[in-house]
Amino acid sequence: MDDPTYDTRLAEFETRIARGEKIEPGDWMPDAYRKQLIRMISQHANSEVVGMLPEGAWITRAPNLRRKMVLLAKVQDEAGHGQYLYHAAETLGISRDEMIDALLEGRAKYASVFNYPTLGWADVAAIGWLVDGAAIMNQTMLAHCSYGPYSRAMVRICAEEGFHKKQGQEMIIRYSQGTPAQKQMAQEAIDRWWWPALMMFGPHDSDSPNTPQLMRWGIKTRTNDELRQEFLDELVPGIQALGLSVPDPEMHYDEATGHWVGREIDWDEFWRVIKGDGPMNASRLAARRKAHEDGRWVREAAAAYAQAMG
Ligand code: FAQ
Repeated sequence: MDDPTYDTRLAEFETRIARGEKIEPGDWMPDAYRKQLIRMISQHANSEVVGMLPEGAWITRAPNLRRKMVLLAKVQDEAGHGQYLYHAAETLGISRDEMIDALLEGRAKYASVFNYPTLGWADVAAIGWLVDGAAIMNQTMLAHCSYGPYSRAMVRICAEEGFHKKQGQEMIIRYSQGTPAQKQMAQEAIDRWWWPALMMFGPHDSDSPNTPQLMRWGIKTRTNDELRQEFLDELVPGIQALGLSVPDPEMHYDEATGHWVGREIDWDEFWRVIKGDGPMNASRLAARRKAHEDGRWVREAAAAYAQAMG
């Protein structure tokens, strides 16, 4: 830290960020900036790839051709998002193999929300509206982040997530106006995904060790709690307008602050799921490991072809 060159470079780096310039792969950056980005982008990529599993389970059971085509397209989009993000992380000096190995060996994180089961068809709708909805709020912020490759990947991803959110919302709207059984199916799906969606924004700001450094370097520009509040303020009235409810008897509009406020998240559950003890953690990792093994021959064939072509 007493290296004057380091201090000068750090000051220049932070001035660039303050001016709103993007940091690009070959540019000087502090080690901690690089490490934070590798951590976040690789977790994000893993989330997209593991996130294909809960909805993918319903492709064969979609109720009609149109719904099946939409779901297929959505799940394929998530695979594409994983690709962009692994590429973005590779620009920071980590290889895709290292990131995938860390995921498959259970050393890497991915979003806690994907460790819950999809028990009914309307769960696909609730994931679209709530989970993609939460993801977009976070990713719209990240589209303005200071690291060029990550921010550019986010622009494209947000456009696609916008479609994902709308198709989920459209389904919930239709089911809420359908038969009593359809309305109940939509309500039960919202009840299942409400709390996991709120947990996606991460711990409270006071318990978020990474936020100060991420904010200092323009990786995050809004905190976990700020984004979660924005989500609540948009979603609660949206759900209630359909004659549905959120599974929180304490949820109310606070006139003084102009925000929707409910009860506390079960943080013990949140940390348990992150540490690997959620309802579907083992099953999700087993599915990813199997997919990786099943694809081994493709990777080997592609590598052999590339070698043969010189
Ligand atoms: N799940 O200090 P903080 C999607 C960890 S994409 C698991 O607050 P930070 C698309 C955190 O990593 C969804 N772990 O951390 C889709 C840290 O652990 P570490 C994914 C979590 O980074 C939709 C520790 O707790 N999006 O859904 C979670 O400042 C539908 C302390 O936390 C992204 O990854 C969690 N929910 O803030 C696909 C966006 N929350 O690493 C299919 C990029 C926290 O120090 C279907 N990431 N942790 O060991 C971010 O914006 C941030 O990393 C946060 C966490 C906001 C997730």
